[in-house]
Order: sequence, then C-alpha cells, then structure tokens
Amino acid sequence: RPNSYRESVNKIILATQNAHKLEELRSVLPKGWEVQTAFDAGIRGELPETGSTLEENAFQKAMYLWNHCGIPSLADDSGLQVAGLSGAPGVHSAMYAGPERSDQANRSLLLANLVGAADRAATFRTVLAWATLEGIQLYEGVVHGQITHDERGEYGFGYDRIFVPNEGDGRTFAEMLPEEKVAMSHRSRAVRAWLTGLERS
Ligand code: ITT
Repeated sequence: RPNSYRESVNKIILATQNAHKLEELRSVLPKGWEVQTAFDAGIRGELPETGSTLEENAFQKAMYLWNHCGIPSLADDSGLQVAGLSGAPGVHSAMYAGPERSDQANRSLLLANLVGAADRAATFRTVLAWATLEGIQLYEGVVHGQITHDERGEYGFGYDRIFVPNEGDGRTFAEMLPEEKVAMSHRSRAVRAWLTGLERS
C-alpha cells in the first residue's frame, strides 16, 4: 500500500493543448507516472477557457477533463502581467494580438505598447488546477522580471524572448537552456507547490 497520495497517483491527464507547456510540465513530473494529454484521452475540440482570471480558466479546463475521463487531471493557465500596461496581457496572453494566437505577433505588440515606458517590470504567473474525486485544488507559481527592448534567444516559447527574470544573470528565458528556465520558472514553481500538496494529502 502506498504511503502517500502522491505514491498512489500513477495515471494523470494534462489538460493543455499547448505543446510547449506539455513538454515543460512533463520534464518536472515524477518519473514512472503514466501521463496522458487531452488529445491522448480523445478530446479533439478546444478546452473551455471562458473565465476572466487564470484561476477560473485552470478550473474549467481541469474540471472538463475530469468530467469527461474520470482520471485525475491537471490544467495550467498562465499569463504575463506587465506593470506599465496595467497588468496586460494577463489572462489574455495567448491572444493578445488576436485570435491567431501568434507568439511573434504577441511579442511585437507588447514591445510596441511599451515604447517609451519607464517601468518595464513584469510577472509571469501560472495557476494549476488539480481535479480528482476529492474535488479541485489550485496552486500558483510566479517569477518576477523585466521586459527587454528587443527579442533575444531561441529557446522556449510565448514571451520567453522578451522576459528577463530578476533572479537570473541578465539572460532572457529564451537564452537559457530548458533546464535553466525550469529552475526558476513560474510553471515549475506551481508544479512544486502541487507536488508538496500531494505529499501532504
Ligand atoms: P492551453 O489552454 O491548452 O493550456 P494556451 O496556450 O491557451 O494552452 P494559456 O491560456 O495558459 O495557454 O496561455 C498562456 C499564454 O501565455 C501562452 O500562449 C504563451 O503565449 C504565454 N506563456 C505561458 N507560459 C509561458 C512561458 O513559460 N513562457 C513564455 N510565455 C508563456
């Protein structure tokens, strides 16, 4: 018999359709778990994401998969909050420049909107929702940083090329190796909080 809930978990679904998020989440999950994606579980349409906060959206996505599959489901909703833009793009990060969800267009628009801004502080935030028979739990991870003036780096995705974490060495997330980003990212911090939660249950 397993000693903790974490040991008894062996099969989960990741409620995300973003391949980059999937890869980052998989890289920090305990080894030996059977991890399915929404696609593996037969979900073909978009996951519901109609909330006005990261919490609501993460909740909706995890709940949707749990209801459809009955397998513990973990959803990630993330966003970049820029102080000089009153917290935008925030919950609208994926579609900041329009419904095409273009990472390049999103970054260009953000840099254009910050031209001349004195304050370039920004925060990446991830909310994870964990849906099981016992209900839903939410976990958070944040990393504070600054928006650059130009794009730098080739790794990562989304806004990584224009975000420099304050606790790093001046490189953008996109200039770091994947494992270097994982060491301080909003996403892996949220995952650690979730795993700690599992250990306690
Ligand atoms: P799912 O809902 O299927 O998980 P999504 O891409 O719609 O995928 P979000 O609603 O959480 O995910 O959108 C967050 C957007 O914020 C995402 O498209 C990226 O542009 C950006 N983003 C999230 N995490 C990021 C990270 O670690 N680095 C850079 N940009 C990130």
